[in-house]
Amino acid sequence: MPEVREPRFKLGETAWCPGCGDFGILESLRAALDELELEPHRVLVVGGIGQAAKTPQYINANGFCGLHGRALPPAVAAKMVNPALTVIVNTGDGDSYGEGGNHFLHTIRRNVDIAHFVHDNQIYGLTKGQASPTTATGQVTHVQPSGSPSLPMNPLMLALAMGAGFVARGFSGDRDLLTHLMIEAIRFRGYALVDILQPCLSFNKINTFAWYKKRVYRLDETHDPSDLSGALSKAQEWGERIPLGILYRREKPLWSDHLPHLAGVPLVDRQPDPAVLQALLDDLT
Ligand SMILES: Cc1ncc(C[n+]2csc(CCOP(=O)(O)OP(=O)(O)O)c2C)c(N)n1
Ligand code: SF4
Ligand SMILES: [Mg+2]
Repeated sequence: MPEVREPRFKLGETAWCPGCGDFGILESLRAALDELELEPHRVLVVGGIGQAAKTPQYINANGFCGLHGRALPPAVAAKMVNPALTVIVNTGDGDSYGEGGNHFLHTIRRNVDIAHFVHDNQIYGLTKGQASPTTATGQVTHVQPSGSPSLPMNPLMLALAMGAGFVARGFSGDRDLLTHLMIEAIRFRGYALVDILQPCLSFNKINTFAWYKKRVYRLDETHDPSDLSGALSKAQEWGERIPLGILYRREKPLWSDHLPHLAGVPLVDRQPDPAVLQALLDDLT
């Protein structure tokens, strides 16, 4: 009989609404971490502020919740200081693409080895339903009674245009695929984005589970993830058909590859030399 292994990662009680798509994402995260046979003390899950960003509080890894829009900088810092740590960011579409949009762009440019899982419910969930950067133009919300006046951004196109090496889309209702995408994103050496379609039952009455279910389809072997123009073309598919899977994958040098002083003993294991620090301070005076 095959050995049945106790899962290492355990989930806590959540404050999410019953039926929220965030549950499927959390379950896939746990399954991915277990399948990779990682140890909880060697994993860091980072969030900002929002429903999605509460994820670090619900899984028994190391966790950090930053400010709204500011999940990526502490994640980058943690990875630079302690490269042996598996660093994962779980944040919402507002957190990642709105308030955190600037960090999103520049984290891609730096290509730090972290996995970024965006719970994209196309709404600001925690603050009760304002339009987010991915809300459709014209979609009526509590504070946009005449409909959102802005164009929605396309995070996959943006990530590809910025040079991201791993760009994927998942759906909280397709857990097997989502787990696979998370595993591949964590294994990828470099910044990896998985934009995850996630129904918000309470505040987005348009992009429901049924809305997504009717439209999503899995990319098959005819899609070549090493082909950037094919990926850009798939990233533009939205509406009646929405592709799920790895749109693009190509490894490139990491930020740390260009920073020779980070080679060797990781910063976390180095002892600061007070004489060197003092010399630096003296130099400033
Ligand atoms: C700088 C800043 N702006 C705004 C807020 C208020 N705020 C907290 S969470 C949130 C929206 C969260 O939406 P999203 O990131 O999409 O996550 P969700 O709750 O939908 O999972 C906002 C606007 C804040 N805390 N800090
Ligand atoms: S408000 Fe929306 S995103 Fe937040 S827990 Fe409820 S269903 Fe989920
Ligand atoms: Mg949201």
